[in-house]
Amino acid sequence: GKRMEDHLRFAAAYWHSFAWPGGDPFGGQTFDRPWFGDGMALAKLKADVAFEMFAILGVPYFCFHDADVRPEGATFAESRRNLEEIVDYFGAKMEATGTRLLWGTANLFSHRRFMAGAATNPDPEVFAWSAATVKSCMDATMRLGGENYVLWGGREGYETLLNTDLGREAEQAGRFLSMVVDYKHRIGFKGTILIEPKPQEPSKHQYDFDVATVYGFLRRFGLEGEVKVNIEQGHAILAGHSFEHEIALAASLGIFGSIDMNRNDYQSGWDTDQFPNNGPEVMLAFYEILRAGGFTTGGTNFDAKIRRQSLDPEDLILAHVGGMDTCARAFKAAAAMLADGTLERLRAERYAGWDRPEARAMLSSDLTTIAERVERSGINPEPRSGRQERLENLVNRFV
Ligand code: 3MF
Ligand code: MG
Ligand code: MG
Repeated sequence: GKRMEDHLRFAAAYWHSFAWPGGDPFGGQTFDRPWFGDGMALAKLKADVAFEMFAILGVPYFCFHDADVRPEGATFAESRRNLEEIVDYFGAKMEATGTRLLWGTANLFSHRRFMAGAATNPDPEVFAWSAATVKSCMDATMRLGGENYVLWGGREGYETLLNTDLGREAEQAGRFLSMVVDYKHRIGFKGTILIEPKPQEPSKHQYDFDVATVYGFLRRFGLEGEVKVNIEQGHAILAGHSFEHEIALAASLGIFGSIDMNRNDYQSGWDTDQFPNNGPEVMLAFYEILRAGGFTTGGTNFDAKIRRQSLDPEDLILAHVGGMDTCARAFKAAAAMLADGTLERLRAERYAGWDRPEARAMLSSDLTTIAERVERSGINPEPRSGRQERLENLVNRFV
């Protein structure tokens, strides 16, 4: 049968492990890595270390942004050529090690040119730069056999409405995404385009706030059949939801794609991207994924970084091992809970009244007819128990 890593489709995120220097808003770099610095030689050293870590961990997949892997050029063309050189270098390593690419993406947020957004920028030259960048990253993803392409908007949002034209910016974002979808078909990319929702940061008001907001956006531009979502635990928490809520909602809307696995504490007001270690929470997330049929092209990407006090690079390995253990246990527990069937049976019983033909007919009826029926039949519904505490205790049996 399938192995645990095939079900979970673990991926390591290049950016947090190899490009992040350990800064926070109050202080800069704490890490000292031999591959930090400019130039192609260091970018290749970084790739050597990265693929060594993927092999040590036995993760089947990795994910990257252009800016994590290639030296920044003086011009767009130079950056693109650098990306192509590094992608060739990756290609050889992927072939040699069997590591695959879960998704590629473009960093349209770190450079200062993106300080007012990428696709939604008031400056058309930034829109152009962003479009060209996404094209080059889609080409790189295709070249490496990537299974998906992710778009996290970065600074697609605003700081003050006083200088912002909301309607215009949404049109720009809609056209941008349509062009991405068109290009995918033009080059014959078979993977799925995924949007990653996130509220609150980097911009105060983010256009891709949560799954519901992204779905509304996709519908507005007729893209709900073309684009799915990559859901991150920390982003769900920042939006005031739970991880499992966002997954279940996306699945019910037919747009569930993949997950960025990490941990944000409920106390936090910003995205901390910690490694997951909250078993019950991870279990409920996998339960929703399994209920929806499991991963198809998506997977479990560790969008997580070690704390900036973790100066020992060995912590990078141990953090991933702990995260994978948490996920494996939680996944087994979720599978056992689904196989047990009690929850699904109780859920079905709760809605059983709707199985009656006259109840179903009501949904294609109208208010007048229903009101007449209510008066004629003299129905007077009694409240029924939702069994919440009993269900929560039942869940604990599997954790
Ligand atoms: C930001 C994120 C991003 C996205 C990445 C892929 C830097 O909070 O989670 O990681 O995952 O840009 O789109
Ligand atoms: Mg993420
Ligand atoms: Mg994050």
